Amino acid sequence: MHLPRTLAVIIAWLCLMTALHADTAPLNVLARPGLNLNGKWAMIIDPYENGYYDYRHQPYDATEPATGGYFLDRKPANKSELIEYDFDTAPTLTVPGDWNSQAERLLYYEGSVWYRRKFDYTPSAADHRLFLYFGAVNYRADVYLNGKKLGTHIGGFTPFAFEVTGQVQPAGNSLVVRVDDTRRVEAVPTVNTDWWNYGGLTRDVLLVETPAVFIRDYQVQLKPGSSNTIQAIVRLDRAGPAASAAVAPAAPAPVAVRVSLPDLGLSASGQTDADGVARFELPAPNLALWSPASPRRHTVELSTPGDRISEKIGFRTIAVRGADILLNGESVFLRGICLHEENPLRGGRATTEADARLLLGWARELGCNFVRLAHYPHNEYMARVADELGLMLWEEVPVYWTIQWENPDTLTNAQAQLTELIIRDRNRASVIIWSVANETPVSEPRTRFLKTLVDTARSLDPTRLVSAAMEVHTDPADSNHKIVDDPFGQYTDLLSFNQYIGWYDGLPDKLPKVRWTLAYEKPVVISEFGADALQGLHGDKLTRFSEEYQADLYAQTLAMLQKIPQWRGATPWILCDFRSPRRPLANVQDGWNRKGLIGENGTRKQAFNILREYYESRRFTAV
Ligand code: GCB
Repeated sequence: MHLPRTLAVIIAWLCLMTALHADTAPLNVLARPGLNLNGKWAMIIDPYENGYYDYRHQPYDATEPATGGYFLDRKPANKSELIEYDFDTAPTLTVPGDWNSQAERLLYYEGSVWYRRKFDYTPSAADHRLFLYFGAVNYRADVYLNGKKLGTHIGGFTPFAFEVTGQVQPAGNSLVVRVDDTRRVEAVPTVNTDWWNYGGLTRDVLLVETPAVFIRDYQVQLKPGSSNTIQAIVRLDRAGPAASAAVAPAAPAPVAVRVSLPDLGLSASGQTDADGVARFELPAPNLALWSPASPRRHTVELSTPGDRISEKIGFRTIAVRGADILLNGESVFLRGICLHEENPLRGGRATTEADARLLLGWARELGCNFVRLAHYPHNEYMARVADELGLMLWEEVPVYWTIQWENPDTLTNAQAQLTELIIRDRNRASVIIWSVANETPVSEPRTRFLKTLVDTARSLDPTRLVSAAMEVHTDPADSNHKIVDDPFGQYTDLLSFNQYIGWYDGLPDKLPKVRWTLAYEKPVVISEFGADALQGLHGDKLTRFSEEYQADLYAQTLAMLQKIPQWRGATPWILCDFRSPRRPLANVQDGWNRKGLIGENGTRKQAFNILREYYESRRFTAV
């Protein structure tokens, strides 16, 4: 009796789950009209997922109309009706923001939290479309509008959207999101990381209004191989909400598209092809290129008869030749630093443009021209502010340590996160490197998995470098002989590796004795080195966790690296102390990884100055 019903529910649920996935977010949403949905959201903590499953553990959203579930956002119809939740009287959380840093009782919480926001909206144009945009939700989001499920998104650090044209009322809309940040072994990242699993609606939430046919996506960059021809690829979206895969669309009529760069006096007109894409090449003989020394950006205007969008874009080339990294054809040394997306002063995820300015401002004070945004896609403000400040960026997906290399769903998940990141940021001159992994153990399935990600990155963006933070191994016959020969190195443009000689591997006095064998003649960019120091803790150079130990390790590491002929840059670990549940040592770590050059209170440690002085001395020397 029960089996057929259960089966029917499972089948209905599977159909719903496959149908209702989020869309890739349109570009440049902040430039569009709409409604900012940031601010206070009502929240219900739901560790038993009581608002999602009925008491037989069937998801309420598997049937339509649903018989229960917090997403219905109901109120008792009369004084006798039993409803055991009420968003109107629930506490609130601020969006954007993680929940962990907003309430002491949520600091270690991992699981489900329901968010609810009420809103009114009157569209600004009659012939419009509406999208609900999420900058990122960690980790899984189930989104419901006015009691109806819009869909699900998986992956904690990239944007997504749902089309809601025709579903928004002038007043009293209820937007409900179940956020689940449970760590799972098959997920990306997996259960084990050295950073805090901040849950929540961690980035902007917007209702975005567009015309019926609108500019969804564009790539405006230098034509590959050229430094004076701009290439623009513009994609229109013309599918209305009623479009369904079952009905083959008629061949769309071409739409006129215009690209102009007014400050360069350039413009071109064309038409979309059968896929809704228009392509342009604009000769730009006197183009001032973007670089850290001169972060020139140009206004780019894209328009169709019904839509217009503009933003500032910088143009530059990036390439490798032998052991050199060439920026605009000239050899460059990457004076870098790693960064987590965390504001150490306020605590919690860095979410705003002001946070981006704080963190990247500190990197500039350190003398950097380069920042590694570890270990997952950071918010979009980071790349936009880096464009403006003239900082080159390494952007990364959370393929970290040991994930399920042979699980096809894990690969699909990693590819989706990489795709969403690249589509979001491929107009940013600051981004020069896509990193597909960090410290992954060598194996045949791992190398195949990562090679697929490299192919994904190159097919979406042939204009940037691809890398990964690899590992070093030690010659069994000589502990001072370090070898980098990861077979994955054949697929990357850089030879990047993390090394902790003097911290996890001996003491700093080992550093002068080290010699290297590198299997590839590629530019070496050291993706991590470092040591913990509690800001204000002093001792001699051999006292663990003292500022002196960390400063000495920096000085000796920099001296060692200079002996590697193909050394072309470094991103030491890390600009600021950051929270990590793996770091329990009382009175020293207290739940923080202390490898920052800046302490949790914003004070610079001694090693900050060692690195700043070194970078000052390397300001004009590439090799
Ligand atoms: C690493 C990881 C980084 C850790 C760091 C450490 O190699 O890539 O995520 O936080 O070491 O402090 O141990």
